[in-house]
Formats: sequence, structure tokens, C-alpha cells
Amino acid sequence: MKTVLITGATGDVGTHLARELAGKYQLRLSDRRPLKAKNFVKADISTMADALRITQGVDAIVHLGGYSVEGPWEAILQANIIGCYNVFEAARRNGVRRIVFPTSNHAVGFYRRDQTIDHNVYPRPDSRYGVSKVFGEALGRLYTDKYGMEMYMIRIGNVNPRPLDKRRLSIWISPRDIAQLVSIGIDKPGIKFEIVYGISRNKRAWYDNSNAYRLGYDPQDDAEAYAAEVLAKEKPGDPVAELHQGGIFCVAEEVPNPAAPGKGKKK
Ligand code: 15L
Repeated sequence: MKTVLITGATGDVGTHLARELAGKYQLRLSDRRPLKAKNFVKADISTMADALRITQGVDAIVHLGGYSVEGPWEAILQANIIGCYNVFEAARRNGVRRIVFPTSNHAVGFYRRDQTIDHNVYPRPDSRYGVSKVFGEALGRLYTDKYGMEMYMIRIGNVNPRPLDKRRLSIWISPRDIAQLVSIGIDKPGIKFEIVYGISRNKRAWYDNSNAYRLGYDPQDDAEAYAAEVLAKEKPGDPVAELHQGGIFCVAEEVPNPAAPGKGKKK
């Protein structure tokens, strides 16, 4: 059984993955926030010493840790730029070849909703957060080309048991579909550098996800099953947000951070 490190394990996506992947891999869960679990290691990836400690002896890393929405530059710099560098570099030094990096739809959020984009488009980040995800994609490319590491980038839409609104009908991914997509990233032999979109088989998708299908992804869910219910509750929003795939991230300087004190759990 492979040993897999999940950083950012206390967040929403981390919680779904820890549950869905338990039993399939020997999981090492990590976060700077505490978690009551036997296989949990507390660490702050903005320090290299912690990154080196948690990446030792694993077969693959699912690097979820970071600031998960648009927010203050200093927070994004520490968590997503320095933190990402530390994890990739620590992996290299510890001889870990395979990294699954959940990037985001916000790396390409300034594409319009009337466009279908694939994994080859030039990034159009919609936020400082989106830029930090493009940084992770570029760093991954460097570590493949320069050091032969194996990088699997998932531009995640929104992981949730159900799609939350009209925008998410296009970018939603169910917990079991993200687990399948991540498993491909951990197990598929021969991956050098791949970008796939983290969405279910949504009828309203804005992404041509043929690269994920080529690698064997067979999503089980479609947000359309919830469309009537979601659309009945939808209220008109900001026109720029409505025009672009990234939605509110295209106009807001800060998006409510689920990790902020008193705001519930980090994503
Ligand atoms: C993301 O990248 C965020 O991490 C998540 O919290 C959601 O905001 C998601 O995008 C989204 O676009 O719905």
C-alpha cells in the first residue's frame, strides 16, 4: 500500500479526501491546525524544516495546504507561494517523485462563460489567489523539466456534496469524483506533467476535460441533477462576475475565508 501525504488535511477538500481514500492508501494527514487522528502530523509548511519533516518517506503528496480564497497578499504569499515552494522542494530533497497539486478554476477564472477551455489555455487568473495557483502550476512544470518529478495538476472547480449555485453547476465536483481523480494522479504510471480539470461530468461544464478522460477519469456525477433546485434559488449578481468563469473572484478584493477564526473550517 502506498504512503500518501495530504497537506491541508483539516480543510473541506482534505476532509473529503481523507474519508474517501482511507483504506486505499496509508495516509499521513498534515495541517497547521490540529486534528484528532492517529495518522496526523502538525506542521506549518511556510517553514522548510516542517515541509522536510512531513514529506519524508512518502510515495506521493497531495498538496492541498494553503489559503483557499482571494485575500490579503501577505497570507497568500506565506501559504501559497512560500508554502508551495517548500513542499515541492522538500519533496525533491526527500526523493518523493509524485505530487498531486490541486490548483483551481481561479487560475483561469477570467475566461468568459461562453468559452470552452481545455488544459492547454494560457492562464487567466482572476485574483491574487488565482495567481498563486498559476505559480504552483509553473513550479510543477519546472520540477518536471529540471528534476524529472511527476506532477499532476487538478484545476478544481468546487468540491461539495451538492452544487451551491448556478456557477457551481458548471464547475462542481462530487467527493467521490474528486477522490477518483486524485487516485489517478497518485497511481497512474508514466505521468510527467499533466493538467486536468476537477469537475464531475457536468452538462454545463465550461471545460473540455478530455485530458482527464484520456488518463482514465470516468466521473460518476453530473451537477444537472440539482439544476432545477439550484436555479430556483439563484439571485442576479455582479455583471462582471456573471460574465466570467471565476465569478465573484473577478471583482472582489476579498472573498469570505472559511479558515478565518469563527468562520468554520478551512477549505
Ligand atoms: C476555490 O478555489 C476555493 O478553494 C473554494 O473555496 C471555492 O471558492 C472554489 O474555488 C469555487 O470557485 O467555488
